[in-house]
Amino acid sequence: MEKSMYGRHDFTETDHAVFAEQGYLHLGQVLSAGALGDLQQRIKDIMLGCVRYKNMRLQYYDEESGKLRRTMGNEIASLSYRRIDDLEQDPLFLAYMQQELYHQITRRYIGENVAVFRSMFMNKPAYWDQTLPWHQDIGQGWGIDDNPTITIWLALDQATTANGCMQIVPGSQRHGVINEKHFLPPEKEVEYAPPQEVIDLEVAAGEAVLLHNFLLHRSGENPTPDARCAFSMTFMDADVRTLDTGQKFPVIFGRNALHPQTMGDKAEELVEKFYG
Ligand SMILES: O=C(O)CCC(=O)C(=O)O
Repeated sequence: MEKSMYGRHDFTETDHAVFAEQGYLHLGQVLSAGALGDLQQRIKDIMLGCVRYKNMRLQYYDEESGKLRRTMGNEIASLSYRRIDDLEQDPLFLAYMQQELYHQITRRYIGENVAVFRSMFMNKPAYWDQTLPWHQDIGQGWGIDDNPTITIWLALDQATTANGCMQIVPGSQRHGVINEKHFLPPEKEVEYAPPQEVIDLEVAAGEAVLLHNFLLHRSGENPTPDARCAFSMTFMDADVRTLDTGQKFPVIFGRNALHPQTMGDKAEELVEKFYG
């Protein structure tokens, strides 16, 4: 993708001040209509197996059993995938991830050498009746030796109150890590996410939001007839390692950064299990 396919390039001091205070920041449109259409089409091609990656983890929603099932590579041609990881292997997604605005954001908050912990498509299917409880995007379960702090969440479809957009508690990142176990227990929800402090994060398709990983968030059901899809990536220092195998993660900016034309399959060790 060329530069003109993206939105603004600069991350300003005002942006920083708002993000530091609130723990989130609307970045506005980060893709032209054409570039958004290309990503929407690419994710469909991956779901249908027209574009394949050997070491790509997918989570399939089996409508008959109502259960989620993990698959490696594309085992089933279907638009019912709930989640797809490892999308930095795809040149189109990688080019989106490496755009100038994100380079500036990661340089400001992380440094020169930046890896991606997860680059993930999430689908909230039509008539989806499950909710995602309050949580921070950190925790022991992630199995890495430092907590990432920067996530950029892109709406591939509009996210609204009606279709179960994310809800957040602005400023809650300032509590630090509330619970190492990811989801908040009910008594902590009452304390840290009182209803009067919760806002709906409505976002138009093609818009992105910068989120602090300590920011409390949840999302609701999608009772509408249309799926609600998003692409989210969590950045961190390229020296962060997995606690079990000591692996580092794919580099997006800086030394040994992935290049759309030259990269190969993702390392086997990083797809053997889910870190996050
Ligand atoms: O997209 C959503 O509905 C929520 C995403 C989320 O909670 C997460 O990525 O941690």
